[in-house]
Amino acid sequence: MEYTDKNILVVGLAKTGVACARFLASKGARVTVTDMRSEAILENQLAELAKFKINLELERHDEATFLASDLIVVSPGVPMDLPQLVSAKLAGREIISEIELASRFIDAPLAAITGTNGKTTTTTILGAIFKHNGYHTFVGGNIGNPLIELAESHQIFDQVVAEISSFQLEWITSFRPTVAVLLNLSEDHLDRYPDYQAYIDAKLRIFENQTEDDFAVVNRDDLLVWQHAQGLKATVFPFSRKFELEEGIFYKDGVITYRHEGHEECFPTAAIRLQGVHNLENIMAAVACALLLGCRPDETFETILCFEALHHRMEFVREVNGVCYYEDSKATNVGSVEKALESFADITLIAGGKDKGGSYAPLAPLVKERVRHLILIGEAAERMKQELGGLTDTRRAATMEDAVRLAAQVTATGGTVLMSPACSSFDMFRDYEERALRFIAAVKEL
Ligand code: UMA
Ligand code: ADP
Repeated sequence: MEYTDKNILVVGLAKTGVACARFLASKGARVTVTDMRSEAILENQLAELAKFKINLELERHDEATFLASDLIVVSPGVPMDLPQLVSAKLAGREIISEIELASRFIDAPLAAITGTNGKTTTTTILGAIFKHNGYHTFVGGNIGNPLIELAESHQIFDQVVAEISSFQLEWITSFRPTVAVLLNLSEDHLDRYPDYQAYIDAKLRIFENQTEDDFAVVNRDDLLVWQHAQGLKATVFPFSRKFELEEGIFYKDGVITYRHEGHEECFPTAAIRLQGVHNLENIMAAVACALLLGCRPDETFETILCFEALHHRMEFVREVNGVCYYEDSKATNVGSVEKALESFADITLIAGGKDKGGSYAPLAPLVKERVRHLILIGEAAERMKQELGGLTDTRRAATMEDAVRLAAQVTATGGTVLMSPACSSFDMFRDYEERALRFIAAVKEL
């Protein structure tokens, strides 16, 4: 599409909206930005757009503006059922997400990574592998910097790695990764989707425009993922911790083996620093993408050996009186907390926060087996108590600081205090980072 003189509406003025508006204005489009928030609250975003000629419609979404647009670009945080979007769609307006817009300007191979958990870790590992192999690499997407910044930069990249959320996939039309990864599926974002299947369907759209020339790297051990991988148009390249594969990448007896078209590479895992079985899956997915996209095995393995855990993902904080404290603030759904509980015995679990509408029941077996004390915080506390409270000693705490002090009182020497909330943070904190820092500070006070 030629963007010059087109009426383009950008919906949402946070990171994505700012980058899209800037990019489209620089292409000569007539850009309008609409956001429900006020000018005063959006002061910083507006300052970033100051030198561009952009129309603003703040504190409202005018249906007439949606209907008068040649193209509407939607931010991930804006739900699909926004009435103005529904009307615009009915009226035949073209509506796309930011990753769709960005992908129209990407010439390099695109590795796109989705899944309920492990996206940021896998995206970061793959970006590091490409860079260590000497490729000029753009890493972006849901990880924090919108993909459209790649197009804005006017640089030529050899490789692009994109972390992709279900929200970003909602309005794609031609987004087509060279390699698309689906790491796992478990319930999440049920405050946004009508049901679990709708969330799964959104995730699966990552494969929608692929052909047999592209690869779908999928988790062979995740039943739902594997079931949905059947019938994909792309060439399926599985990863597994449980099955030896003729074609794919698998882990067995301390070795990761990559097999593709009769070619084999082996990587011993003993010296890898990144801990946890889930990280083995993230590593296999990243290595598969890297080798399929031309990386050299030696450089790939060197990167894996040096890679350290990212902050706020099962991170060790401190040992006090023989009790180890771990912070897993990024565990915002049940699937990630399961992995954390599998990693320790004798746990005092601090959990709760903003409820996302899913069930906590999948945690029951692990809570029963490993959690000695459950300390609940935030809005979800009552619902978590109903679903898990009968399984172990369960208490409430009003603040993160109270929760940490209580945990210190009840946990016996040799135990582990783990903050792995299974909820988002927005009821009590600005974001998961603030929640993490409050936990760390409280642990340091002990
Ligand atoms: N808004 C409206 N009307 C509405 C709803 C929202 O005007 O009906 C406005 C809000 O006031 C806000 C904007 O629209 O100003 C929405 O912005 P946004 O939430 O899309 O925020 P961005 O800063 O653009 O961040 C988004 C992703 N956010 C979400 O998906 C919620 C970021 O992922 C991503 O890093 C960024 O684009 C760059 O690609 C964050 C996230 O939480 C980290 N993602 C979810 C997750 O990982 O679980 C999916
Ligand atoms: P995402 O970007 O998908 O949220 P992260 O890499 O940020 O993923 O990790 C989020 C949470 O999920 C952390 O608690 C982390 O320990 C956990 N996690 C990471 N990889 C996996 C995986 N493959 N399966 C399940 N949980 C994982």
